[in-house]
Amino acid sequence: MSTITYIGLGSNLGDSRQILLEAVQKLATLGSVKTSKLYQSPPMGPQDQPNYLNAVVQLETDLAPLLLLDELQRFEQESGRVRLRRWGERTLDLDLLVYGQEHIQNERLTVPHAGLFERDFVVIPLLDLDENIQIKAQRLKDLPVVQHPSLSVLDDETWSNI
Ligand code: A4P
Ligand code: MG
Repeated sequence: MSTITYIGLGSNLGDSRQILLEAVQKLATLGSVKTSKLYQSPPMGPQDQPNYLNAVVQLETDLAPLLLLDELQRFEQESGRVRLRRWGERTLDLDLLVYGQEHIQNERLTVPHAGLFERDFVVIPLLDLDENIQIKAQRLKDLPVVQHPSLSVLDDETWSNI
């Protein structure tokens, strides 16, 4: 039985656009995917780091949550992931934002992802994929971050089409 999941993609080191493109292609090996627009976003956390490219992918998959996390972490490693400090620069970050309606809390996973509601670079692309999306009974389009987003659109939904 397949589940609708949402994966957050971020990169601010290396050829970020190419890295995110390859990440979408890898995610497509796990199930069917739909991609948000591509965004540029000022860094949350330390300010002395480059802007991020961010996007969200909707992935419909048969993988159980921890097996999906294994795959996401494998993809991060394959992209030559560098992670220097908390909230710092990285070649590829893949976060499991939402897994169906499930609430998961264990030593490896918190789902829905902590901090999701405060991050415009996650909320805005989620709304591209489902403008009526609700998480924990919260309609994302009603969130304060939607009113004054700090990110800008770099490309429409076709950015990941070959
Ligand atoms: N983990 C727990 N829950 C999850 C989940 N839902 N999805 C655990 C993925 N992983 C989850 O991950 C550390 C551990 O979190 C994993 O081992 C996993 O078991 P990590 O990727 O090494 O670290 P992290 O928590 O992602 O890093 P950190 O440094 O806390 O950063 P964040 O919160 O991911 O933020 N600014 C902009 N504009 N755009 C960005 O994308 N990203 C970050 C990183 C900072 N600033 C940003 C952006
Ligand atoms: Mg992460």
